[in-house]
Amino acid sequence: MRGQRQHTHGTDPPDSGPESGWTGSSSGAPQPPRRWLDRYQRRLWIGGVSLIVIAALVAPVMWGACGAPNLTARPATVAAPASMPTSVFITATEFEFSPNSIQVQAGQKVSLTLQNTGGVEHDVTIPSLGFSLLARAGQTVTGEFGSDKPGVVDFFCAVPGHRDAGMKGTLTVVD
Ligand SMILES: [Cu+2]
Repeated sequence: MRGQRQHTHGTDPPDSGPESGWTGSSSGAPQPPRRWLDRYQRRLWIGGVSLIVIAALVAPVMWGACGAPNLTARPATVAAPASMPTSVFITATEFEFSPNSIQVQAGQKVSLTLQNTGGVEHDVTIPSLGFSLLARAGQTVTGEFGSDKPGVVDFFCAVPGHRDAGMKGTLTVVD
């Protein structure tokens, strides 16, 4: 009997396999789930690797399709510092500016657009630069200013009472 079993080891009939825990001996019970898990994990691993390989193959194509035009377009905008705008948009209403803090580059002309969304007239006055821009209710106006001197200066609305009511802000001129 024993000899025969060893001979047929490679092609086990379902009832004879000594390492098969399925037949219900109490000691072998934990084995089958673990083996199934092993196989499952291996399959997951293979799946993950193939996903990475596919991603690695596809990424350059996507990059070529979407990224290349941006890269070629970039040099044109490099000339102006990205963080320092050459145009600023401020909204005025009763009684505040939005934003009330702006930043510009020293020595650079800045186009300031003031949109008055309020019900009365407002302006942006920058005394240290001798600049003032008035917008009537509902109006949008644009003016230009610039400063060679780095530092922080105040701006405000010069309509009587508006500055004290909150229509003020700071302009930072960065070197
Ligand atoms: Cu005002």
